[in-house]
Amino acid sequence: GSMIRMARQVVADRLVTPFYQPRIDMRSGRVLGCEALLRWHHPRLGVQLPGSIAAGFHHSDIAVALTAQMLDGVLTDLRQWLAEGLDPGRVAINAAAADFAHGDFADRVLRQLDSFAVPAEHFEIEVTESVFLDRGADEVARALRHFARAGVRVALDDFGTGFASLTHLKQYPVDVLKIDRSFVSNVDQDAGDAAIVDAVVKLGGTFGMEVVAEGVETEAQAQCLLELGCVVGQGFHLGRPQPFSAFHPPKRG
Ligand code: G
Ligand code: G
Ligand code: MN
Ligand code: NA
Repeated sequence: GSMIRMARQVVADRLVTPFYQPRIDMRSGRVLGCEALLRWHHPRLGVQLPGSIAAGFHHSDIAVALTAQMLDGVLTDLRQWLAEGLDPGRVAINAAAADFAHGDFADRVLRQLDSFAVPAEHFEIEVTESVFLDRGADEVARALRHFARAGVRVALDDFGTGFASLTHLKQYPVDVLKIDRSFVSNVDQDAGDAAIVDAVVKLGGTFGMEVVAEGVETEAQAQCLLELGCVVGQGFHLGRPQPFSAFHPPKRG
């Protein structure tokens, strides 16, 4: 369809550009890192959201190329921040199921970190639970362990919306749980959503994982999350996704 054609064009013309959304300690306001989100630059219309090429994420060649271009852009920016004495913390990128198809994804990423001289501690991989289902859990698990050994953290994205979440937590080296924004948007009004956040915070505590609330849009949500013990947040209330030119990590030290 036309969305696939558009996605191919984006890949061929290398139009991908990462935007950065901060991950915030909601007690202090400190920037702990950020998530790199795919945007692309239409030659006439300007910056476009990924929705316009979303079908591409499920098409193996295109998805792999999109991740590769994101990685390239992110490492270029990360290297620049580090050279300027800034502390970007952890920068996360989203991986697609197709990235895990050839068994060498972790290897390729780690080699690229190396060639950009970016330490693994500044990098994180986000996967959704659907990646385990699409790809075969063993194959994905192998890649995640490879990342973990190298010091790259792994985040489970959209947590709570997928299948078999608890099995994944027990078996795989997951460092971060990102609570899906569907549980966050009414956390201050819906007792059920608050109970889910509470449970995920406790689960994270038990397994020694950081818990991040996604899609924090209001101060009331932030306060409620803090009361539930969820300290780290991401969302429009805390910081919008911004291009490299507008995103300023804190100074080191
Ligand atoms: O930014 P926006 O809300 O439009 O993103 C829509 C969807 O695209 C989200 O589900 C998000 O996870 C996904 N997405 C954004 N950036 C990337 C990326 O770099 N790779 C993959 N695979 N998905 C991404
Ligand atoms: O699936 P993933 O969590 O990677 O998707 C993140 C997407 O959510 C990004 O594309 C980003 O644009 C969007 N996003 C980030 N913060 C908020 C928010 O506070 N509210 C809403 N509705 N979307 C958000
Ligand atoms: Mn994500
Ligand atoms: Na998410």
